[in-house]
Amino acid sequence: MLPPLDRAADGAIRLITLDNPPVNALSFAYCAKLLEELEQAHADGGVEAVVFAGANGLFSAGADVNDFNQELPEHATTIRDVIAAVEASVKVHVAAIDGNALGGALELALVCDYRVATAAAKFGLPEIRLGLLPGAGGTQRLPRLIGARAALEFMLKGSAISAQRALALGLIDEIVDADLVARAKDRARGAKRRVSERQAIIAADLPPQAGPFVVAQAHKAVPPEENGGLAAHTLIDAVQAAVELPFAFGIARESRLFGELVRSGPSQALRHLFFAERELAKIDGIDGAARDDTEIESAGVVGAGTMGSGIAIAFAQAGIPVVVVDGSDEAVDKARQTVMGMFMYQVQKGRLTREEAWKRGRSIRFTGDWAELGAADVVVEAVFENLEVKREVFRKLDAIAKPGAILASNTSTLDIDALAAETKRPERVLGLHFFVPANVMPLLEIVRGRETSPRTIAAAFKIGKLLGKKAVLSGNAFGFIGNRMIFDYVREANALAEEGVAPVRIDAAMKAFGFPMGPFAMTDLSGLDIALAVQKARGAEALGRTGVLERLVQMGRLGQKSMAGYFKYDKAVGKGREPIVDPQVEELYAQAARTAGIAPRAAGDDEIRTRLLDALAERGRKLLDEGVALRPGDIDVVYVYGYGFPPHRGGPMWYAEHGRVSSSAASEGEGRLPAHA
Ligand code: T1G
Repeated sequence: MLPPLDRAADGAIRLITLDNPPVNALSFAYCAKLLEELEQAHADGGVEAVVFAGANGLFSAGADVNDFNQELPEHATTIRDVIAAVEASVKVHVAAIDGNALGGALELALVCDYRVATAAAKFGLPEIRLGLLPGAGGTQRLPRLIGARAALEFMLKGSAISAQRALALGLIDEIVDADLVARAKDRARGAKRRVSERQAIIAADLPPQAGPFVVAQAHKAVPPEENGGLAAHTLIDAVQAAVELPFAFGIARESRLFGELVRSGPSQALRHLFFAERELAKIDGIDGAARDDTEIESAGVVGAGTMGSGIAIAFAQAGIPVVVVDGSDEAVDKARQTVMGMFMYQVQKGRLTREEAWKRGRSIRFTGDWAELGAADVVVEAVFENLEVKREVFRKLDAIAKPGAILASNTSTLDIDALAAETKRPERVLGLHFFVPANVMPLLEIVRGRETSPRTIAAAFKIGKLLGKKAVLSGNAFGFIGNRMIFDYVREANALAEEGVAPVRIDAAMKAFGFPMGPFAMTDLSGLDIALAVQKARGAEALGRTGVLERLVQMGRLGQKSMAGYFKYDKAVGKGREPIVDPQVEELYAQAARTAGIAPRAAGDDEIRTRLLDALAERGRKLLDEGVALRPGDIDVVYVYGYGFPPHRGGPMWYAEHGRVSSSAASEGEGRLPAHA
């Protein structure tokens, strides 16, 4: 039982609340205000200690990311100045943390003598996700608090951890289930400063000679600098200073390295994506009055195939019960196994308890009875990609679904208006284009039909948020955004192959750029027959000059599923998923090119990348002109989260405009951005 609060003494403990809605971002302007309040507390002889707490449901989201995209104002106050004032003070400081404590805000908490938190608090240094490193002492203080190995893992991952995990690591001193601020004040009363502990040259979990080993191991575990690993390697260099150098030297190195990263191309690209993601749901006519009032409390899925199962799992993972309808017992049995297998896998990975897995599994009900879809707030059809089949599904759904229910198609190429026309509720019909596996892939394309109402689109964005998706609004045009663009990308790759550039070289050039796989291996994965069907639907525009794709399909070379496509596959090599060069394909291209009168020519990696990336950007610009995509940032989000475009290059539209400039800026320090935290 805590001693009763001493009101008189209470005045001796000054509470400073971080209050800058919506997320208490520590902008320059706000840090100036915070520093002033802190200096007043330090100057007040009646104050013996300071407690920091957060308003608006969190501690703070950290530094204001907007500030990094502007010239550093003269005499700007940053979170570093606030932290320096805490460190220089003789008074005790305690952080009282509820909700998120991220980035510079956690670094502020690290310089405090004690950290107490609620069980709901979360702690993260997500700077790496912005192509940065914790630039306000985090790389120096965290290793001294929880050890170099744990600190590196925490900062290189960039994800938030729970209060329980933070307590176990030694990041916080106590989890409080009573009055957080009162307990923090209690801890502050009569406590002693712990600054010196924080500045000793030790990494708590390592004998000094092991430090270099941990640092070397960390470097090996992250991507190469030129391919998404710049911030990671730089962060490790900063932590190396914590392990090997006096505190002041480490802080100086961290500050220098932070400044380099702020100006780097990858960080500018990642900061672009950070804000682009937060723009997605901002759509004229939808932000305001049309803000959706549709409750999404239950869902339905038609089709228990791969997509249908994945969509059902996505809803179940969001805690939304879902009915899956399929007339095939075999499909239902397979889907049941898929669902339970997936949830049990998450138990094995420690992401779910058995109870949670069981609960989620039971929240998905399979049936052959369509009437059970009658209660669903949203029904997504994921049946065979055929317009007539889908038209029939929408006719049935319109008769069964309750008034106001949203009817969505997971189609990747068909016309949403044609489906809406089969219903009496076209204003409640749209596309929800998931990406396989639907329960894992973060992208969701929301496809608006001609009559889809703003209210329905708002509901679709709510569904996207509930499912944890990056939801992007697309017009109802062939291929929507992503598939339309990849169509041109693959066509350009094929044109290069027709000109004598081997598919293996084209794939290698795009993998070196940062894609997880090249266009030919990707087509082998998705199926050449699918690619050909889509191309035929596009008519002459798509089929290239030689018909090699059609010839390969006729030869039964459908890709990985037939152990041969543009490459060949061998179960003994990479479990049958490793592309193996097949000279027969290159010969086929050469013959076809001769027949078509295409003169072979050499193309270097730069030309390969330029042609394929320009094809993406050119199509992106057309999609913007046609109103299919709303913003360049929307297109970048689609391509990064749905098609493997390397995030550290910002997406096809960002790269087309900034790619070459910002990559040189990283080396020559151009692209003047402030070196500050
Ligand atoms: N800076 C500026 N704006 C931010 C922001 C930030 N750090 N975080 C959020 N916002 C805005 C966001 O753009 C949106 O604006 C609104 O707040 C709600 O955000 C020195 C250098 C805290 C978990 O990376 O992870 O500290 O759209 O939609 O889903 O070492 O925001 O309303 O106009 O995301 O409830 C490190 C980033 C900074 C945390 C809340 N910190 N933010 O999620 O809301 S660098 C981060 C988040 C740094 C130091 C370094 C999330 C959230 P608008 P939201 P949410």
